[in-house]
This record gives sequence, structure tokens and C-alpha cells, in this order.
Amino acid sequence: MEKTKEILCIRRHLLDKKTYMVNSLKSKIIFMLRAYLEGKGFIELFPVIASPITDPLSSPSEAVFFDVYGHRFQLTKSMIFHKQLSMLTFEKIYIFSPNFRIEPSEKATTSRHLLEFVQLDLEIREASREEVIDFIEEMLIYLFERIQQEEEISFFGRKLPRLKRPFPRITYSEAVKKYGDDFENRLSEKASQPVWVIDFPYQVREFYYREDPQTGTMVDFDLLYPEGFGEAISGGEREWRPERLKRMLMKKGIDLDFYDIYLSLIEEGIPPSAGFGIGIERLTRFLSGVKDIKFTRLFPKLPGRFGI
Ligand code: ASN
Repeated sequence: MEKTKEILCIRRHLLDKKTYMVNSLKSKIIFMLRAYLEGKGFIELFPVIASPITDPLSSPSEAVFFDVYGHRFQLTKSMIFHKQLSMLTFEKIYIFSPNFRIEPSEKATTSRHLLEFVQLDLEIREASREEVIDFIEEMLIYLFERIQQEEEISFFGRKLPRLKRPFPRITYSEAVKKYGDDFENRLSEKASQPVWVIDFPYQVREFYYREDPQTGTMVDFDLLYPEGFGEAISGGEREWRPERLKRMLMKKGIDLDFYDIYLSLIEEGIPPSAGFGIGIERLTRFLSGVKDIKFTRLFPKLPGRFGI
């Protein structure tokens, strides 16, 4: 009985005009981003679906482990380590990378979490945080200006903000002081332009960012959408020196053995780099103005809910 209801829901979702329009907008967004990046000399890589190494993430998210040929694999939570390592081969890369993150089931009602989503992941050899921030602002202005002309935007009656560079910025500690720990939603609700949050402390961030020895904070960033749409992007400069990476892992109380494959590769030497990931479904959600993230995929899987 329950099953029949779920099957009918899937069918209704596939036949919904909103699903059609949001997904055709998503397809155009992907086309435009790819054209932009190819024009800037980036190389597209294919995603890694499963690997012995993946992002630990800073928010709670269970890993999916399985053994293959006697080796332990995980489903990719983000391709951060592969992006860093690919800097040995190429100078500028991007990937439309599927991520699988088991978020707590309470997040099913946030209307912005999916168990399975795609992020556009970018990495640039020898880049600084400032260069990556400039790059993102230019890329988003290019995309917003072009996507505005598309019929899906008028179908949804969406008025996109006119982006002006530079986007406003706030440090993590200022954001917490002004808006409290849950600054993301409040800051995003008040904003009419995308907002950078920079300089996160290592306690709330993944270990792989470079720590600024002057400030003791990470050389990183998040970008928040305006109008209450929340987080868009996270990224920053990476730590590439094995000694500092190990020190950071120990400071965070993480067992070095857990990252032995990654650390062994880093010990052989990799170039410094900076990069970021932008969630494609959340970008489509913002551009369409359709708040419920389920419409951004034909086969959405919300945390804790059934999906195919
Ligand atoms: N994509 C992010 C980055 O490049 C990492 C993440 O998604 N956790 O820093």
C-alpha cells in the first residue's frame, strides 16, 4: 500500500511541469558553465564515484564504506583530494562531480539538502584565495546575465538580482558576533547580493585548507546566496605541505592512519592550489526561485526519505 503511494509520487513528479522547467533550466546552466570554463582554458575531468579517500566534511555525514578486491572504498563525498592530486597533471581543472552524503534525516525539510547531488568542482594550481574569489564573481556575473534571457526564468516569474562586484564580505568571527552561530540563514535572508564569509577557524572546517599563521584562521571562504537561499559555494587555498597537514590533523584529533594513502601521495610532493565547489542543484534552485530542491532532479533523494 505504502509502496504504491511512493510509486505514484515518483510518477507525478516526473510528469510535473515544474520538474520539466527546472531541469531544462539546469541543463542550460550546465551548458553555459561548461562553455565559460572551456573558454578560460580549463580541462574537464570525469568524476570519481568511489575511492579509498574522500572528503571527511565538517558537518555530520555518515560515510558509505564497502570492500572491493580486499580494499576499502567509500562513495565520494567530495573530490577534494583528487582535485589536489590532479594539479600534478593539469593547471586548471573542473568536474561535474556526483557527491553522496548521508545527512541527518531532519534535513529532509530544509528544502536544500539531497542525499545525492552534483557539484561543479574547480581547482587552479598556484592560485590564491583572492584570485579564486575574483574568478567566481566573474563567472557568476557571466552566468546570471545570460540565464536571465531564458524562457524558464520568465516562466517562474523570477527577478534575478543584478550582481555587482566585489560582493560584500564578512569574516566568520564577525558573522557569529552579529548573527550568532546560525549566521548562515540570517545573513542570507538580509542580503540582496551574494555574500562571502571568510576566515573560518579550523575547529569548524575540514583539515585540508591552508591555515594563515598570522591570524590562525583558514584561508578559505563560503559564498551565501541572497534572499535566504543559503550556502552556494565553499572553497579556499589548500595546504600542500605534508608536515603542516599532519599537524592540522593532529590538532583536530584525527588519526593520521585514516589518511595514510593521501599523506603518502602528498609526501612525494604536490603543487599548492586553490579551488571550490558549487552545488548545481542549489544554483538551479536559486536561479529558478523554486525553493523545494526536489524539483532540481528527476529522481530526488531527500535525507531519510525513499527515492529511486
Ligand atoms: N568542494 C569543496 C572545496 O573544493 C569541498 C567540499 O565540498 N566539502 O573546497
